[in-house]
Amino acid sequence: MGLLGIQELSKNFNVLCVSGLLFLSVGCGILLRGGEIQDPGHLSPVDSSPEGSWELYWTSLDGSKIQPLGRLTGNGRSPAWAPDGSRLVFISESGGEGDIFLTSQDGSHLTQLTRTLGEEDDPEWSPDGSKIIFTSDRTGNWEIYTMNGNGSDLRRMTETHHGNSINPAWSPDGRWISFVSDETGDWEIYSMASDGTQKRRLTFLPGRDGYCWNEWSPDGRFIVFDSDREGDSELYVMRSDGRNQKHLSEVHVREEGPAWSPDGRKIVFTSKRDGNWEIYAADADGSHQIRLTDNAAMDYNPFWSPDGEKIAFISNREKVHEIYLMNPDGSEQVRLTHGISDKGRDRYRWSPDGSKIAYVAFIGGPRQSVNSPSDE
Ligand SMILES: [Ca+2]
Ligand SMILES: [Ca+2]
Ligand SMILES: [Ca+2]
Repeated sequence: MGLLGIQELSKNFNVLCVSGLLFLSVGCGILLRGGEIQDPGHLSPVDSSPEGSWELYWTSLDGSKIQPLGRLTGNGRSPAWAPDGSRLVFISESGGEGDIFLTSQDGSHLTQLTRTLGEEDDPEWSPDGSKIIFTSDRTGNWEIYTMNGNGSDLRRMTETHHGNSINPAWSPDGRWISFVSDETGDWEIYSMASDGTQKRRLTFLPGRDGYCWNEWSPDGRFIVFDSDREGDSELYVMRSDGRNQKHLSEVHVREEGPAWSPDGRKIVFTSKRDGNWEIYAADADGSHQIRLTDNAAMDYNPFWSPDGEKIAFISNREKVHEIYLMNPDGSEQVRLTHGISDKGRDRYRWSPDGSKIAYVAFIGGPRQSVNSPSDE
């Protein structure tokens, strides 16, 4: 899972200005255009406003404890828990361009792991907790790198001669890394061994494949990804070696944000098939599709809890974009965060033990006003 960095985006995509805050459309769903909400997806704040900044927190599932993380850094985003839950890495733009920071889960021991003029983005821990994979444009184009959890042993994993390589994702056993590159002139999904060898192309059809999502199933056998090979950006599932690429549903409408259930049997995702963004679940083969939300507001970015008991998602049903929890059958939809942000759209993450959710909130200064999604 990942998103392009801000610098690259500003070259390639529209920069949007809404209510005094700049936003970028990433092509993975455009949230705001001309002040109106368009689609869920990834957004990143561009403007490090003196009136406020983006800060990281985690909350307990009942909302009773909220822990600030990395408060000194400013404009944080993209939190990623270490597999043992003791630490997180995240991106901060305190130095101008994004760098990777490490913090203990209690907010102590804040450490800056990268210090480059380029942008770093999309950090993810290896399943054994020994490595961090990330993207950086420090060489002028986006490439994939790994380093140890303390920032040592930096290794460049891709050599993209034309274009960029982004969206790295570990296989659950840590032996493989999938990523996305436009080296051929079209966005395709690739895999490589965790040491960077054995690179292999997995998709071949015209259209952007995996540009927003390439998510390994918990058993490592499948990857769910987005593609606009049939027009709209929709979701597909393939074997992790690229075989058996299959459209997740028969419905040809925009679909986004896939996430696996921890047992690997189901995929939860966002679709506009019923007229507005709702959350659906399906078996991994696309069967038994059910709608989990039914609300005129935007409901999107679902993530299953590690124990399978809850699904978190974002909704602006109470005007602001906040994190909600529901049961896997859609019952008991309860708001978790309150006033964290009018755009809780940046990545949020379950802690590995499922007891916390790390998220990004805009603190201080005037908040972005968000229009009603009713005309969305
Ligand atoms: Ca940097
Ligand atoms: Ca393609
Ligand atoms: Ca909805």
